[in-house]
Amino acid sequence: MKRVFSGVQPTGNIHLGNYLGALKQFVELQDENECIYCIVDLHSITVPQDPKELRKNILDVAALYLSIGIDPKKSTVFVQSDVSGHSELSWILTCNSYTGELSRMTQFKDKSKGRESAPTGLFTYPILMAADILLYDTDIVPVGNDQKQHIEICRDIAIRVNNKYKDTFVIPDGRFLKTGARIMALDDPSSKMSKSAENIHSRISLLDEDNKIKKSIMRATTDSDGEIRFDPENKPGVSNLLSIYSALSGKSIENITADFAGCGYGDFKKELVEVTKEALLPIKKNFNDIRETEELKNILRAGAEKANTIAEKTIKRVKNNFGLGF
Ligand code: AQP
Repeated sequence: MKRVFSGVQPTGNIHLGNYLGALKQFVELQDENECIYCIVDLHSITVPQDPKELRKNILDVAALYLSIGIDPKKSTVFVQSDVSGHSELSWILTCNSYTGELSRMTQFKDKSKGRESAPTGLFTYPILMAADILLYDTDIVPVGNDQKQHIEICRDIAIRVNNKYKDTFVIPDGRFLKTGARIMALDDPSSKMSKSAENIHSRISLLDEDNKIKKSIMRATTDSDGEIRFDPENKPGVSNLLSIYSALSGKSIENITADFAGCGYGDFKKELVEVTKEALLPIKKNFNDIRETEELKNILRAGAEKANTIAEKTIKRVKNNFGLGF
């Protein structure tokens, strides 16, 4: 049985990109693997957060995890800051990483663009992510394509440490989907769908009302060519909508394009609105059922306890291999 680890930041607006790129994989993997799913609140404070809002968002993500089908009887679900090993290992890895490799991270470059001085946490974000993964002797990390570089640096650091201190870490692999690994913004298919984008119609959030879903899809950017065809280079907007349709409905892109042959974009978008509403309806219902319950907090408490047991073993091994303590 392989160990799986992944996380989502509690930064609000969990969207179709997060769902189709990462969260859907979480559910698929839990029957055959030992899965650990985290709400990575320590990552979220790399940018300023309102404390009340952050608390709310943590429970929202936890409730969404369960709402999409993560089963706490099969998977461990917990909040990152409840397991101190993440921060502890992060420092040890910081001492085994280089500013050169961190400076090459495109996420850091994007998020620090135009600033004379960027927050240190944004710069060292990939090290904390490496600590998250390595802390649990993870084999597989299901994530979206935008995390490829971070998985690579995690592997590099782990291999570097293993070369110095034998058998310290398990070397993990990223798991990326064929359809959904990179969902683009609806208003600008040249950039990825993102929680922090100003235009709310650039994304569909999992908890969006039906009306909002309709508005965002109907005004999504397409092109003037009029043909429903999958061609990400020349038709990025239409191709993005086809990817969303395919990932939500389970139909292949070939079948969808055949079904809509000769139809206009308007007809296709209307159908996509229906497919999206249908896919999100049970998630929203489950969310409303679980969000305010004490059971949700109990699941997080039990998850943290399980995660801590594994993390403590790894920290002990790492400290021992490094010669830390006495
Ligand atoms: N557009 C996307 N397409 C596919 N997968 C995506 N992911 C994010 N955006 C897309 C994947 O979602 C998981 C959780 O992401 P995160 O919470 O760590 O946040 P992020 O990657 O920083 O997501 P956002 O939405 O883009 O937030 P902001 O705007 O704050 O930067 C990850 O596995 C990620 O790959």
